[in-house]
Amino acid sequence: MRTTYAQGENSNIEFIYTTLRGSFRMWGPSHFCLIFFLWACLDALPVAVDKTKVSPPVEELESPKSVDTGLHYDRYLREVIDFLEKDPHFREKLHNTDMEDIKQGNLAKELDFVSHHVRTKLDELKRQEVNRLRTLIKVKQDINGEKGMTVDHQALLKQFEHLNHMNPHTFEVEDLDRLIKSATNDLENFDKERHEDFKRYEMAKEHERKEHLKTLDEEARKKEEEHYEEMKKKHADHPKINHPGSQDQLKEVWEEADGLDPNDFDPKTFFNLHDTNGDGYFDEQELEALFTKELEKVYDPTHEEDDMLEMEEERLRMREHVMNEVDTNRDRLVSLDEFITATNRKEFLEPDGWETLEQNPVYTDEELREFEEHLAREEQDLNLRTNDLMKQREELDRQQEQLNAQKMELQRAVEHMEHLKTQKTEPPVQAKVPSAVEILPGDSQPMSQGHQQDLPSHS
Ligand SMILES: [Ca+2]
Ligand SMILES: [Ca+2]
Repeated sequence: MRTTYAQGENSNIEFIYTTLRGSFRMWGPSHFCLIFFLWACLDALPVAVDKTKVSPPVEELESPKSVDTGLHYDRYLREVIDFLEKDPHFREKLHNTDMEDIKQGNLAKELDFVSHHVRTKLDELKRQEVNRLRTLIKVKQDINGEKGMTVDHQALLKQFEHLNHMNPHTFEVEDLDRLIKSATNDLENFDKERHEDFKRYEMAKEHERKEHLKTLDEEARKKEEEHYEEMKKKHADHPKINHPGSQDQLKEVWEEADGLDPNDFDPKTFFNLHDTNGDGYFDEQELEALFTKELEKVYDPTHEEDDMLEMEEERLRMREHVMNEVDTNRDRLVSLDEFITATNRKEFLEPDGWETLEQNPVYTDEELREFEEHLAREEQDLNLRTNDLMKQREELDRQQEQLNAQKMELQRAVEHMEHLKTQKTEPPVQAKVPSAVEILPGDSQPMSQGHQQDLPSHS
């Protein structure tokens, strides 16, 4: 059961996501078992792990022997579970508790009843973990210190929110609580971040479009705006979208993707057909795959008016919607029971329509304004820095010019000096030759030559 869902995702985020999803799958309605959940976090993924990609930098400083789940607290988690499993009271409680209890932290309170020697061991584990974290922080600090950089201590500590730093010595109820919440938050934040990323993407797209319009003359701008409106209309013009998770929607998959007779539609058969990994649950990926037919009605990668990133956002919206309606125990999985229950509801048989993405603006005017202001501020900062650099360069140019001028001046001075020097040395020779001739008029040539030869030695 544990190895069925490691399907080969490579990127870090997807990997953590799959890991966590796999672990949540362990919470079947028949056995809400925290031990299995936590164990699954640690144990379920040897198949598709690319260790070079999943290890966060801090983790690399650790013992290479630890099983790397992509979660920074995996070893700690494993050891905690090891010891909790050994306590008969805690073990029994696990089997008799439900999901809400676990999320509310009621299970963590059971720790109060855990027998003394297990508690002592947990305390020791916590001390070890705190020490390990301290060492990591110290190492990181040293590394950064060497480069002359300062380290954000608080940010580093925040990476380890599963530990109560105010009490580093004993393992408390709160610690188990933190472990559970930390894992749950990782998952919930994942969808939230995807929505935020998408919103920014859409706002950037709109901003770019508006900026482009500014560069055009009146006529071209009008043409461009008309084209934009036309594409928008074209995109919105598509066949009716079935309400995700409704009978109409599933029947269409049954008929078109599975090639079965719509009159034979049977929810249980449908469930088994699309539980692709056969673990008895629809996970998020399996659910999302069911919406491909609907999405293809709206999005075509060869059409200019269809943005495939928007298609993925729509897919996410559909999955979240169905999960909200069908996943009653909130374990992020749809069990067969949950599915069958949903197919008996009125909304399944007579669903409302589905409002697609373009009918639900992703951002408000206010948000776009703020986004653009933020961009403008960033641009302004960049401009200031550019101006600053330009000024520095001008100053350097000016200094260089000055230096050049000084060099030229110096050169001229040197040339002038040399010129003066040659004037001082050569003219006397010419002046003295005639005077020698004058002194000795009529004298023979050899005589005057001899006299000339002596001249340099006198000067
Ligand atoms: Ca499944
Ligand atoms: Ca469920």
